Amino acid sequence: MGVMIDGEWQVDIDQPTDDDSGAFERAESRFRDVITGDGPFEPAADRYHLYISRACPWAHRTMIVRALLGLEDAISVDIVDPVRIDDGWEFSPDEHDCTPDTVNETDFLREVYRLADPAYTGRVTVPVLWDRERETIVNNESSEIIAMLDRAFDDVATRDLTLFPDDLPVHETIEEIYEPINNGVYRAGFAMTQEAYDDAVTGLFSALEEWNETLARQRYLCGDRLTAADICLFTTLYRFDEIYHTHFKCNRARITDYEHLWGHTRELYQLPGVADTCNMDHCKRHYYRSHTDLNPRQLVPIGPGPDFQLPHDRDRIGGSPPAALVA
Ligand SMILES: N[C@@H](CCC(=O)N[C@@H](CS)C(=O)NCC(=O)O)C(=O)O
Repeated sequence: MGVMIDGEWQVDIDQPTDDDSGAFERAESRFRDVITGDGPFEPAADRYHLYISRACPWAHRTMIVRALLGLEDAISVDIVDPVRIDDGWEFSPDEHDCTPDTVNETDFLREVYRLADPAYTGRVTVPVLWDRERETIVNNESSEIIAMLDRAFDDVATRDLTLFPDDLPVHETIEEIYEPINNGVYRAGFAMTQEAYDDAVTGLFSALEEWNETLARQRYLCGDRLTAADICLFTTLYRFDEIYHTHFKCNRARITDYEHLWGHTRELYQLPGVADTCNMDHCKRHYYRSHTDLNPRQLVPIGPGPDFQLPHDRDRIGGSPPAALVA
């Protein structure tokens, strides 16, 4: 694993863990500015750019929100190589569904971080929201980027849709699923002790069981309306059976075993534009080939994967997708 220290790239730094318990600890994102009409980062078309990996569940959130709101023409995107080894995220334009760095013409994402802060210390992560005008990183925290895309770009979005309605507890729900589920799979996979693994996996499956029951009664996480919380759950559940179940040893059950979680995942996948944001080949190659400590021979399992195109049958629960998303 590589990390940047005072603007210098260093490899062979261990995963962050809490030394006593062997539990994985995710580092805080460093760039936390906000796009707002008050500036200095004002909303505008053709000004902002996303750097993402198709493999990364956090980056995937930003791509789904961009697609659902109809921001594809307003916010450009570059896609890194899914395999991340000693050099960190890299641009490999010849690989399928990858791009060059079309904005800063770098070869490695770490150079983009260095442009934003020549003395940057921290992890070089995706997603990154870049500002062409001020030539810096606005924000590299997915939960904040998706809220900004939803709030600040009404004038340029082509769909009339809000994924953070004020009268629903969207932020709280995103927070509630983060530790047991979104980060829980990583805490299971990167645990350094049996206790840390047991703890992560127990919390993960009890949260999945609870949400499965909730989704038996209501169509979406916050009630009868689709919100950003559903997207945050989806990007983890989409990867679950093919990756987390095997690679991260989250194998008490598959998502396809949970009737309502599985129906919810299929419904999200089938919303307009979402399937185009998904690339299971990138996901599998990323996890199985990048984490050489967990999978030293880098073999990618064959599958089979779930069929996300099967009818989802969520209409029988009531509620409906936002009118702007119904063809
Ligand atoms: N809290 C961040 C997490 C982003 C993150 O950890 N991304 C991973 C990819 S899934 C990454 O780029 N990791 C590289 C590293 O840690 O060196 C967010 O939600 O945006």
